[in-house]
This record gives sequence, structure tokens and C-alpha cells, in this order.
Amino acid sequence: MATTFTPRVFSGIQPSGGLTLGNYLGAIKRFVDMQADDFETIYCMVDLHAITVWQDPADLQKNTRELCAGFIASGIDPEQSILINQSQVPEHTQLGWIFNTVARMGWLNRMTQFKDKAGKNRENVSVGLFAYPALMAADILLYHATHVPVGEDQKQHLELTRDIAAKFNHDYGVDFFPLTEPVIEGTATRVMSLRDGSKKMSKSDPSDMSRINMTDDADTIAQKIRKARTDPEALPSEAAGLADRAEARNLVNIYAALDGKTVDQVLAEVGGKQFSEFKPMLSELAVEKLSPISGEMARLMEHPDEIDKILARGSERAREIAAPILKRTYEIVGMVGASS
Ligand code: AQP
Repeated sequence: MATTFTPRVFSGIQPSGGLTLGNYLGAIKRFVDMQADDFETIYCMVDLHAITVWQDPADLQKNTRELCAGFIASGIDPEQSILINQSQVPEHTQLGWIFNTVARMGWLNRMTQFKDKAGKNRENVSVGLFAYPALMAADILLYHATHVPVGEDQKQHLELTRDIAAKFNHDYGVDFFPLTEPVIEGTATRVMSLRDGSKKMSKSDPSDMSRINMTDDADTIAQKIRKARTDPEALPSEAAGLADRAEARNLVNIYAALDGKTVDQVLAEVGGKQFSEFKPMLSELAVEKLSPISGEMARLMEHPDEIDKILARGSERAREIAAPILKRTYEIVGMVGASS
């Protein structure tokens, strides 16, 4: 009979810059929703992933704490959920190594995120950037997580996680790791750059005008939305009318996600309006929804020791789940000493 796994959610965000609206709508807002459901929830600042591309050490520390503050300010309760920093739970890298031996070069070679990030510079990027998806599989499977809420861009990595779990189970003749389900839901699973509707909004985009940062003040948010690329047409009254209008669709999706409505509901209200009228409405909504979060983040950042305590406590709780799973993995693989 197939093993039954405890319903458990794991997801992470890299402290590779400041949090963006894309991270918030595509990931954190979903994390908060899943906390309210019948799941154990573990959320991680994946600092070991962040360093697969160069991070200034002082920035990495600040970004890790700010990310934790962003989680809490958005509604993640550190008592109800386990909040951790990846490097404080060494079992992640230990299982990551095992999975480096399970994942195949051909699988990793197909990862579009690696291709995008490496670009023409393949010979010069870190080995860690290439192996990233195997460590991500370890992050998830270390907790036998059954569900992973992510944005659209992580779908391929989640498929790879399932491939790694299946190959491990098959090779060792066990039913030990679950085939984790990705949870990619909502109207903003892929928030696009404000400057280019074909590129996703990203923390590390060189243009700050391409994204809304969760720490941006009201004037900055309004300025970025005012300058966001659009087209000269009025808004349509139905979603089908946005089919070939990437930038327009992006702004409407953002509006819908912030307001908790469907795209059709939003278009029923704003169809026929020009962007000169719609953009101020979007700015007002974004400021209304984001400024309480940025205010709370700033307040939490005044007490970095408290954030560090939350992460230390989270790591202890996480290790209680992770250690027996790693131990059993070592036993299955045949490591001497694993059973003692
Ligand atoms: N634009 C986006 N729209 C929807 N979801 C998004 N996510 C990221 N960008 C968008 C989701 O946020 C979670 C954390 O992502 P990450 O920090 O681990 O890495 P990423 O996807 O590479 O995010 P960034 O912002 O683009 O970081 P950099 O620039 O450092 O690579 C994931 O669930 C992701 O889907």
C-alpha cells in the first residue's frame, strides 16, 4: 500500500534582493492562505540558493532579515508556521548532496531558469547555479512536503523534484519520498516587468523601474505605475480582449490579485477606460494594500535580534522534522553509522 504523508507545505524565497510585488502576489500571499488551511507550513529564506550568484555579505544579511520581516508583515505567524533560514538547517545541504547523485546532468541541462540566468556566460557561472534544482528538491523533500505554493516560473523545478523523488524511490526500492504537488493558483502566478511585458518581474532586474519593491513608498509606487509600459488602446470589457496585450494584461492581473477579484470582474468595472484613468486607480489600490505591509516591515527591521530569534527557534523546530528523515535517507543509501 502506498505511504500516506502528513499534509505539509514547504516553500522558499531567495534573499537575493528586496521582495517584489511578484514574490508577494505569486508566492507570499498564497503562503498566508495555506497557513489557514489544514497544513503544517514551513517557509524558508533560501540563502544558500541566493549565493549561487554573487551576493554582497552585508546585503545578504540585511535581505535575509528583511525577507523574514516581509513574511511576518504579510501575515505569516511564526508560531503557526515554521520560519527558517536555509543555512541554519544543515540537513538541507546534506540531503542536497544525496540528490546531486540522483539527478542526471541531462535533467539539469534542460532547466530554463539555469539557461536564462547563465545566458551566454555558461562557462563562468557557479556550479551551484547548475545544481540549484537538486538543492531545491532537498529543501522540499527533507520535510516530506506534499504541497509547494510557487509562481509559474518554478513549475519546471517542481517537476524535477518529483523526478528526483521517483528515481530515488525506484533505485532504492522504497516508497520513502512523496511526489510533491505544485500549487500554482491565482491571477498573479506570473507578474511581469513593468518595463517589458515579456519578462517576469524580478528582484535582480537591473532596472528598479521594472518592479514594485515591497519597501517602496507611495510616491515611488505611483511613479513606477505611471511610467509602466502600456499600449494606446482603452481597456477591454472581457479577458479575451487582453490576449495580445501583455503589458495591459499584466496591470489588470495585478489589480485583480490585489483586490481579490477575477480579471473579468475587474474588466466589468474598468472596461472602456484609458490607462490615464486606470493607472491612478491601480496606484491607489497598490498603496492601500502594500503600505501597511511595508510599514510593519520597517518596524520589525528596527529589532533585528527579534528576527534572529524567530529564525533560530524556527530552525530548531524544522530540524525536529528534518533530522529523522535525513537519518532514514542515509540508512536507505547504506551509510555506515546512520543507524547509531
Ligand atoms: N514575477 C513573479 N510573479 C509571480 N511569482 C513570482 N515569484 C518570483 N517572481 C515572480 C515567485 O516567488 C517565489 C520566490 O522566488 P525566488 O526568490 O526563489 O526566485 P525567483 O523566482 O528567481 O524570484 P526573483 O524575484 O526573480 O529572484 P531573482 O531575481 O534573484 O532570480 C517563487 O515561488 C517564485 O515563483
